[in-house]
Amino acid sequence: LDLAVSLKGAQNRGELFLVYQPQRRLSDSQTIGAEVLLRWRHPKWGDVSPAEFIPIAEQTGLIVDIGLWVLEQAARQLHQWDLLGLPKIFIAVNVSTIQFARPGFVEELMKVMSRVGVPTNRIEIEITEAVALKNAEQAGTIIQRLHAAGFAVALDDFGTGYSSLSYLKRYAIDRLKIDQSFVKDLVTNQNDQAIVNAIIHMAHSLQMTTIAEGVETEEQANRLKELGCDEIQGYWFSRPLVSQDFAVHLRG
Ligand code: G
Ligand code: G
Ligand code: MN
Ligand code: NA
Repeated sequence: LDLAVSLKGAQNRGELFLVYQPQRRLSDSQTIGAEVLLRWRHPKWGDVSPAEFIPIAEQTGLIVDIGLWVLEQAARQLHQWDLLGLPKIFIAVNVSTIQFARPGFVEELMKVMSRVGVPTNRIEIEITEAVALKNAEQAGTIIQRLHAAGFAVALDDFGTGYSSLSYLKRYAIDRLKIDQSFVKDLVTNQNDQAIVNAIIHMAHSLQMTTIAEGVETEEQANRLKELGCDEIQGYWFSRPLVSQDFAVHLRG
C-alpha cells in the first residue's frame, strides 16, 4: 500500500513532527501538563490524519520505532524547556496495543529516559481501555512495572470502550481522561452531566484524578469545575501547538 511504504520513509525524511496540547488545572488555571500528538506532513499529500496513519503504523509494526521516537523527542523537549526555566510540566504520551504488549516495553521506555536524562516522573503513559483489555492478563503487571519505573499512567477515552469498571480497581491508574463525547453536550444534557459526575466521584474515591477532553467553551469548563473535575484539555484555551508556540504558552 502507498501509505504504508511512504510512512516507512516519513520518519527519515523528517516528515513526522510533534505537537503539544496544554492541560490546565481548574483550581488555579495553570498549565500542568501537555499531551504530545504525532503529526505527518507529506510533501504532496499535505497533513495525513493520525486516524489514518496510526492504524497503518500499527499493522506494519512501525509504531514500535515511531513510539520510541515520540517518547525520546518529548523527553528532549522537556529537557529544553527546563533549561529555559519554564514551569516544570509533565508530558502525556499515547501508547498503542502493539507497543504495550511487546516484551521489554517498559525497559525500552526506561532506556530512552535515562539516555535523555529526564526523570520518568515527568512522563505519563496514556493507554486506552482497548489496550488494557486486549492484554487483560498482563496489563496489571505492565502497569505495575510502569509505576515501579516512575511513570504515571492515564486511561484515555474513558467511557467509550468496554468500560469494565472492575479493572479500575485492579489496575493502578493515576488519571482518568473523560472522553470528549461526554463533554460535547455537557451544558445542556442532564444525562451527560450525571455520567461525568459519576465518573469524577468514582475516580476520586479510587484515588485517581480526572481530566476532561475536548473542552471547547467556557461554559463547559465552568460546569466541569462545578462537578469537581481536576483538569481540562481542549480548543477553548489551546489547540495542540508546535514546540515553539508551546514555549510561548508556558511563559504565559
Ligand atoms: O491528534 P488527533 O486527535 O488527530 O489524534 C488522533 C488519534 O491519534 C488519537 O486517538 C490519538 O491518541 C492518536 N495519536 C496521536 N499521536 C499518537 C502517538 O504518538 N502514538 C499513538 N499510538 N497514537 C497517537
Ligand atoms: O484519542 P486521543 O484522546 O488520544 O486524541 C485526542 C484528540 O482530540 C486529538 O486528535 C486532538 O487533536 C483532539 N482534540 C483536542 N482538543 C479537542 C477539542 O477541544 N475538540 C475536538 N473536537 N477535538 C479535540
Ligand atoms: Mn490521548
Ligand atoms: Na482521548
